[in-house]
Amino acid sequence: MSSMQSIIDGSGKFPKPKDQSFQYGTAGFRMKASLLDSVVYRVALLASLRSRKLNGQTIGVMITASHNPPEDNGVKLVDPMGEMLEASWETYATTLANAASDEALGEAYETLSKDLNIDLSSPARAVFARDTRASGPHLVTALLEGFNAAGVKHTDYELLTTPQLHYVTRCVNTKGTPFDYGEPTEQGYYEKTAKAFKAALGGKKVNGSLTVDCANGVGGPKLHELVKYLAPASDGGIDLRIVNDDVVRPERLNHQCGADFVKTGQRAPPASHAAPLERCCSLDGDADRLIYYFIDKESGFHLLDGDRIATLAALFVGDLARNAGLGEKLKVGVVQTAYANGGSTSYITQDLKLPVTCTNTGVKHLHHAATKFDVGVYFEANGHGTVVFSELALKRINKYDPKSPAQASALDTLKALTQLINQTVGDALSDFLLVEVILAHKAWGLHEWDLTYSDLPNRLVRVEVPDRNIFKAVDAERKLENPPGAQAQIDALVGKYRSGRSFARASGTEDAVRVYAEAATRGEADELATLVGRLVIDVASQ
Ligand code: 16G
Ligand code: MG
Repeated sequence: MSSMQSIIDGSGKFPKPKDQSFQYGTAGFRMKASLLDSVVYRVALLASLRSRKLNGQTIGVMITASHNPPEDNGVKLVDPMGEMLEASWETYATTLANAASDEALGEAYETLSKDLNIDLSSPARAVFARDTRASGPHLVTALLEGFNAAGVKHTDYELLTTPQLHYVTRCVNTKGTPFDYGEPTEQGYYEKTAKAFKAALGGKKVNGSLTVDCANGVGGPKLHELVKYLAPASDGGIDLRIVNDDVVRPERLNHQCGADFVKTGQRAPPASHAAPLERCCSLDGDADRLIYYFIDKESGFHLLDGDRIATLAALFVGDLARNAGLGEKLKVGVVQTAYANGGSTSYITQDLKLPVTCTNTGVKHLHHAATKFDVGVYFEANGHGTVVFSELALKRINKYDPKSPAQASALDTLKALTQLINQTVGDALSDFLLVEVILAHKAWGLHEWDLTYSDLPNRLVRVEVPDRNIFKAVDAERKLENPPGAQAQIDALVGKYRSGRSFARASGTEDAVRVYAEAATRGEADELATLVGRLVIDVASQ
């Protein structure tokens, strides 16, 4: 049992920095770690409310700042089924984080519990973990203080990747139910993943080695663990070359490595020493993003980003469903954002003949849209994504009686994929195993994968304006509703370029407007991006 006084007293140990305002954004709270003590304490209180509101189900708390620099940190909540915190609760998080004093926090906590009809004497539970950042252990002390003050039963999973914490959260809440997701332990995660990988390969051989850049983050030690459960290449497993797995020197985290470095810089991490044609991939700092790439002696660097992973997964799952005899019964669809390359969108709609939904940026939007399909494949171009199978789809897959050996084999692979793929959130470890399974089945290298379609040349620019909030995007962020007239001017520019497409939206994570442009040639894409960028500056200063 907690009392309001204990909430206030606990808060006194982690006072809110004056003049600092906080916002629970698309990725939770994220900033310089030194500013986060009070936020983390208050997130523990939010977890107490969320768990109690959901009848004592277990809430996940992850302390990480993903691909941000080492001195940053962050914290986010995970809902019971392993999804992101329900959007309507983001404002409650923001309210608690911004309460000006310890007493104001006590009042805000009490008011929220009354408004939301929450019985503060009912049980509350949470699980939590952190990435390898140096500030993690200290922030955990603030979290524990909050849990204790609010009477939350908690389990410390210590170091985990973000997707592992999502996995554990779902496992804890489904244990002993018909939707049992697995053992709620780190070991359970490795066992499930490794077993499913073997089954999904179905005797097919992974060709050559894969170099995995772990961004010097938590993915490194966790991948080394996973490897212990995977068979070696000589025994039908996989030959991994793990690089950038230094978590001893925290300043190396995300430095000149990781998925974000590769995607934005369009080059391999120097420390990977990737040889020509070698199969390479990069995780980000908390292992929820994945990017593939290779270097060709003649044509240089080739990036296989989230769009490529989505198309590869959609192609394979679509084929398996058809080959298993379930083509009519499993509606496969793909979810993208406006940043998806137009080349990928035409490939999915025209060649794969699958439907595409476009949503706002941010994992929660894509994930939600993906659950509308029987099998929803979603990836952001930055490499975050997964494949979600609906309950109905799982039932159909698991109950179907195959009519031929060919159907049985496709069905077995499909079943294994439902186990291999992390259903809760994008997971770089299970995503790369998925890619390797598909390449093995198709006997493809990265070159063959790269040839499936051509990307339109594109350019992303960041524009600073006095007030980014005047830019209101609609239609999945593809059009500007405000400032008035801006969209018509963008349309006029786009109309002058072959295969031109461009949009501007206010960033959700930085104080800037992002402009994306693509067109038939590199020169045209660059020119269009520059012109739309200038236009944004013009209309912002009017
Ligand atoms: C956050 C989102 C990511 C999105 C990015 C866009 C999550 C977990 N993360 O990192 O999905 O791509 O924001 O940033 O949702 P932007 O609004 O600055 O362009
Ligand atoms: Mg991440």
